[in-house]
Amino acid sequence: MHARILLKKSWPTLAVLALIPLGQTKAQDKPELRVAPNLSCKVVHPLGYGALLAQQAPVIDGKLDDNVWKNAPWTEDFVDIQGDARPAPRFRTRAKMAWDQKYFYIAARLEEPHVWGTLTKHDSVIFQDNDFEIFIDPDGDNQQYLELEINALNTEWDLRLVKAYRDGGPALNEWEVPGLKTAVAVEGTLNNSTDQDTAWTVEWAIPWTSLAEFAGRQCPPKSGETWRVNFSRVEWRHTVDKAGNYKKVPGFPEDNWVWSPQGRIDMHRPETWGHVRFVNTPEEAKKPVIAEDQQARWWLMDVYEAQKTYQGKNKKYAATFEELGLKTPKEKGWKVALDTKTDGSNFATTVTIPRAGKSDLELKMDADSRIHRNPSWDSDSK
Ligand SMILES: [Ca+2]
Ligand SMILES: [Ca+2]
Ligand SMILES: [Ca+2]
Repeated sequence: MHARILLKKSWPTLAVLALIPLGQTKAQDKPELRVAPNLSCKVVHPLGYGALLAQQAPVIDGKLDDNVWKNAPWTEDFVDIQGDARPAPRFRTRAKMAWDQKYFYIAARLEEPHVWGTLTKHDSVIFQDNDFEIFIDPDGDNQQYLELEINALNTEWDLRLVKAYRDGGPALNEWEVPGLKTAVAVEGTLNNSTDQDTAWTVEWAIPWTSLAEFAGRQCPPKSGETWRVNFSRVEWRHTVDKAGNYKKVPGFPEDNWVWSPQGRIDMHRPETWGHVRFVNTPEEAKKPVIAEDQQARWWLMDVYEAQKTYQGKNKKYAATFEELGLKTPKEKGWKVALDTKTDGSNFATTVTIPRAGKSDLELKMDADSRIHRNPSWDSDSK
């Protein structure tokens, strides 16, 4: 999904402490929910997934019959991009992830009674067809992330975002992933409107060499490290013309179905993407994915949203949390600070979190929603 369909609607945010992988969302261990300080009502929280080290590389042919995929759990079923306040998707979508020393592997299955596509040129605006999309922000700083889209014809669009569109972008279409391998398999027939299909499946091998520049830390990641990842499926309502060709129904907006709900019709909010932890063993893959800094990140984004609203009204950023109507967060031991330029042209806000047996963790965010982490990932994981 691109800037065209951004920010149609604004939803409040709700955060959670623990991020629960597939198979662990039983009623008794539901994550504790925390309403972000200035918001209420709408549940949006990043999901978690443990990506297992592949013992044998999958054959990238679009078929998900490889051993690695037999061993990898499905993600949760995709939901509407705005979350559970919206109707469930019409067709089921799920994904799987794995990795080895060369590649980050992603697989997806998109149930679909009519598999069709039109775009055949690389770097086309693929979401004009039904598609599957991948978003990865390895270092979780809300900037310098990548987007990969594919349609049922295995036409692929790779681009990099310098900043999110809300912070001015730009999107770099000319950016490429050397050595990227993708394949699509169709359970049914492609572009044949006379019958009914079952699904299409997609397989990706994304070389770590192309991800390294985004990671800011060891790549491939060390076992136990988490990256921010999300998936989206764009689905258009279709009709069939007299010649039997599939066409989009004019005037109907697309559906956007995603793994980790975004709360708004906007994929370009990396703070709401899922947490994917890379692990070596099936036991590790089953553990809940805990992000120790998620609550602090919600706080920073609350400040960001409040500052943007304030700036829209006052043409400058606020100098105090009081002016923003934000109460100091109640979390024990947190220290928060707001540093705004005297002329109100820029600001930075900081949360410092005490950690048992470790140095304090400081997260600092600037007016472009970039989150700087101190200590850095690499020094923290030693
Ligand atoms: Ca395969
Ligand atoms: Ca980044
Ligand atoms: Ca490209």
